[in-house]
This record gives sequence, structure tokens and C-alpha cells, in this order.
Amino acid sequence: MVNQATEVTINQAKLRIIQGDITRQGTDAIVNAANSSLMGGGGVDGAIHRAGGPAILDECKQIVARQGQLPTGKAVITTGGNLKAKYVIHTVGPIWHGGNKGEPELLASAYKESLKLAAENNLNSIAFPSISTGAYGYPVSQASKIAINAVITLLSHSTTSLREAVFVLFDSQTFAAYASALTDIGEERGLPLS
Ligand code: AR6
Repeated sequence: MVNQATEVTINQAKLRIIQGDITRQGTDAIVNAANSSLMGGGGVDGAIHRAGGPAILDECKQIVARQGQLPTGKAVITTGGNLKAKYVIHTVGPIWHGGNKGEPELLASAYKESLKLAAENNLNSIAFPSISTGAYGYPVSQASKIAINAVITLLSHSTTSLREAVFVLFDSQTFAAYASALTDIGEERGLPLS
């Protein structure tokens, strides 16, 4: 029994949580909490485009020209530009409207579609921010449980190439919410925690 876990093992993969800035991560891909326009914005989206440079926006524009705006719950992949990460996976989380407008399913879908895309590209490691809990207003206590459950479920698929998923949480309250969710869900699912 651990007090507050920061890591859980799922078959050959590890899920970790850290507090920090996702633009500095050296994972194969980092995930962007974007909006449907894919044209950038504030929060983590703004930080990723600033740190990664114009090559990311160029590819986003090409994607929108080809397939239109990105629906909520879906994901696309671009270069990482100047980032340490080779790729950015852009997904769109739901805007919180009180919880009865399909928000839980759409948030889970944003994580699942991002992980599917990472596996299709044979990636080993991926970093996520706390999708939807900033400008989109999703309560972090609920969002953290959905996020961690979705990632554990996908990492437990034997066919995935992924060996490491990291949640990079910007502030201490968000980190604390994810630590509590990781501990509870790890214990519920009988997974080794540390
Ligand atoms: N590294 C890690 N996490 C970060 C960073 C960073 N550098 N910067 C902010 N966060 P938000 P959303 C955290 O608002 O709620 C944008 O304008 C932040 O503290 O970035 O999905 C898009 O264009 C919070 O915990 O994303 C969309 O229009 C978390 O990232 C809209 O905001 C998510 O906050 C998306 O809203």
C-alpha cells in the first residue's frame, strides 16, 4: 500500500505522472490539447506552437485543408518541429457543459485516439497534458480519473508499441489530483504502484 503513487506498471509499459512543462519532454510524441481549428491558441496549445516553431502550424494547416476541422475526441499527428519530441499529436477535448453532454466519453476518446495514433506510428513513449481542465473547464478530479483509466486500458493491449506514457501536469493542484486518481485506480485494478 503506497501513500501517493506516481508510477504504475501495466504489462511491459509504465505510466508516470510528473509536474512540469510538456514542451520540454523528450518522449517520442507529446500531445497537444488543441481546438478544432488546429490554428493554435492559449494554454498548452500556445506553449507547444511557440516552442516548436512554424513547421507545426504549417502541417496543421495542410491537415485542415485536406480533412476540415478536427472533431472533438479525434486526433492527428504532425512533426515536433524544434521540440525534443519528434511528433506532436493534436487532439481536442470536450468543453465542460455540466457533464451530461457526452463529456466523459469525448474526453476518454481524446486519450484513446491519441494513443492509437502513437501505436500506428510505432512510437515507444508519449506525454500528455491534462486535456480539457484549463480553458475548457472540465473539473480536474473527474478528468484525472477518465484520463488515467483510458491510458491504462490502452497500454494493457498486448499489440501496442508503447512502453511509456507520462502525464506532465503544470501546477501542483492538478498534479495532486492525478496522483490521487493514479493511486485509487491502480489499487482498484490490482496494478503494481510505486
Ligand atoms: N505544459 C503542461 N501543461 C500545461 C502547459 C505546459 N507548458 N501549459 C498549460 N498547461 P488548456 P484545454 C496545462 O487551457 O482546457 C487552448 O487555447 C494547464 O494548466 O491548455 O484543453 C486551445 O487552443 C491545464 O492544466 O487546455 C483550446 O482552445 C492543462 O494544460 C483550449 O485552450 C490544459 O489547459 C483547450 O482547453
